[in-house]
Amino acid sequence: DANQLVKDDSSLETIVRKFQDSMSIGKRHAFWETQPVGQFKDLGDVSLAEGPIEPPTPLSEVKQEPYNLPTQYEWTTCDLDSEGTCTEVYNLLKNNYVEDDENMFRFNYSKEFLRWALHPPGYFRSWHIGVRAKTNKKLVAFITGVPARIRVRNEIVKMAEINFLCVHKKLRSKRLAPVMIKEVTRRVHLENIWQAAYTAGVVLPTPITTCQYWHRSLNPKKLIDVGFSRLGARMTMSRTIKLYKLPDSPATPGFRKMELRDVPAVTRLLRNYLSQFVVAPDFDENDVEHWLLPEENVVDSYLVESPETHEVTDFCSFYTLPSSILGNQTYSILKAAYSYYNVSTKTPLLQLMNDALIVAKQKDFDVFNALDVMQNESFLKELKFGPGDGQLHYYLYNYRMRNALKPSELGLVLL
Ligand code: MYA
Repeated sequence: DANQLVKDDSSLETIVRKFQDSMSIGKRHAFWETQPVGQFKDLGDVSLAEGPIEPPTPLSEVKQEPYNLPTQYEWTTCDLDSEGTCTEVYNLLKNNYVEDDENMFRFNYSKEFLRWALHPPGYFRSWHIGVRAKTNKKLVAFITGVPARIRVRNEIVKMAEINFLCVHKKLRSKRLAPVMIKEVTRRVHLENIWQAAYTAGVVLPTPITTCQYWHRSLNPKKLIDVGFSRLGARMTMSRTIKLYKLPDSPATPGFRKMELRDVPAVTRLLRNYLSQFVVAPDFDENDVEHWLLPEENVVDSYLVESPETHEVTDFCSFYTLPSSILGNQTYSILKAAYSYYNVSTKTPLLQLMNDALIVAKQKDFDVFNALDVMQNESFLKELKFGPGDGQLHYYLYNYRMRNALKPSELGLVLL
């Protein structure tokens, strides 16, 4: 049918990758086997308790000096408030960060987005770590952490969320990544934090869950032209455009943009909603103000305020993460919205998310992406999302889960 994207989970590449992933639990991981993470050999061992794998050590026992890099390189702490440094990080990621399996698209996080992602309440500048070439001071690698409180079942655990691990294309496969991971771990330990959460497209020991991306075409012609999707069998371009057409404006009475005055109500709504998931962030009002108050070209949040009672009953949000289109004559940027946190108590989730699609279309996004986390499965098919080929594995560092979760048991979205 027309709702099939090239990033489609029945393509031969995807079948091959799924097979490889299914084999990958037998692979050796010289680095990861030395780390306090769930090991593949322990899968199914019911004698192992859930929780921290290693106890914290006294801070005086944490290594005080940075790990050694190969002699040509040096550590740098990146100040994203500095326009020059932010541009260097932006360019490193723009040219070297995550691509899809067929190398057609590469994430293009904006500078405003990077500042937002890396400056939440209580952030540590020392966790924004770069590597420079000593000779010309060029930034060649990057890794970051930000602090977060994550609830795992009934425990609230202080963690680092690790993101933006990137090694310049010319320096790959030289075992730089393990040194960077050890260095960020050391700097997190120095703040007396002993756990972390992260996601990756690759299989490592051991995912707490594996999620799938779904894509909802907003601008099907462009998506087809750039090879993101293809025309379905027995479909024409005009039928496809009609299929994905959306109303000009949201349908729900009282649907409006979130404002600063809504922070307390949104926090209550979100905390109550997230309490049902096994792993979810423990957001307070400061976190909600940072992560969910709308910021142009970074994060969009809408809510439903009851026209009668003025109560805030529903909430939806998405973040802006464009991708560079590699080697297309006509288009260079794919404008993508990513579903973030959504809460429905009165408006059906399906209707709420349809309104989110409508405002995303108004804002000229080409595609709306969502993971199959939380209750997202309940609207994906009906709102004409198609399954992507992108798998996203979620991990915890130094925290063992007895069993993998279902994506619907996960209440955490990392950027
Ligand atoms: S996920 C996004 C990762 N970035 C990209 O995919 C961008 C494009 N790729 C690259 O820049 C490089 O390929 C990277 C690897 C830098 C990814 N997560 O240096 P190497 C292991 C964890 O020779 P390179 C994100 O940002 C690999 O299995 N480990 O390889 C979250 C092998 O170990 P082992 C990874 O290709 C990051 C070793 O590295 C990943 O030149 C969370 C090879 O090193 C990966 N995505 O560089 C990091 N990819 O032999 C963990 C490869 O054992 C945080 N590897 O298999 C842990 C928590 C830390 C804090 C703890 C606090 C308490």
